[in-house]
Amino acid sequence: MRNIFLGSLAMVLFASAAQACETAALGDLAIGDAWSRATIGATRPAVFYVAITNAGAQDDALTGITTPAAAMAMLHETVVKDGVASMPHAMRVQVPAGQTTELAPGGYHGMLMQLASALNEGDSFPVTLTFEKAGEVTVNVDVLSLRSEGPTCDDAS
Ligand SMILES: [Cu+2]
Repeated sequence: MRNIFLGSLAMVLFASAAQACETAALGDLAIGDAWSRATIGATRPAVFYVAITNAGAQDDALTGITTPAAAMAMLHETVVKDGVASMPHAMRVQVPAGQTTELAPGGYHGMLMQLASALNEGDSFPVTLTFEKAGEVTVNVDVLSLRSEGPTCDDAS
């Protein structure tokens, strides 16, 4: 039993890049393009980016994220005021009906602190998103290179 458990855990934490760009459905929400960047060591926080499409008629909101990859995961917003960037904690990220909301470089993002281990390019790990109305869904996050600006998910190959 022990070996079976360890084997499946390893698959979750180190699933291959074949899962890149998969989309998870939760009611009227489609959650896709989940990615992160490789980290140098485990002491600095990692980022989490994702695209959420709300095809329904009701507004929703992302209220939190959790992951076994980090002891502490928060939603942040990047705000530049008078040329100075800061990252206040975002209690909720609006997911308006009929729109795609992105957590992306320069805007809203997930911040993963106290990493269990460094993130290496090619790894993937699960993140569970909690929505005010739709509930919870878990997506696989692909770890891209240190300088990546995002996945290329329209690649049909
Ligand atoms: Cu941040």
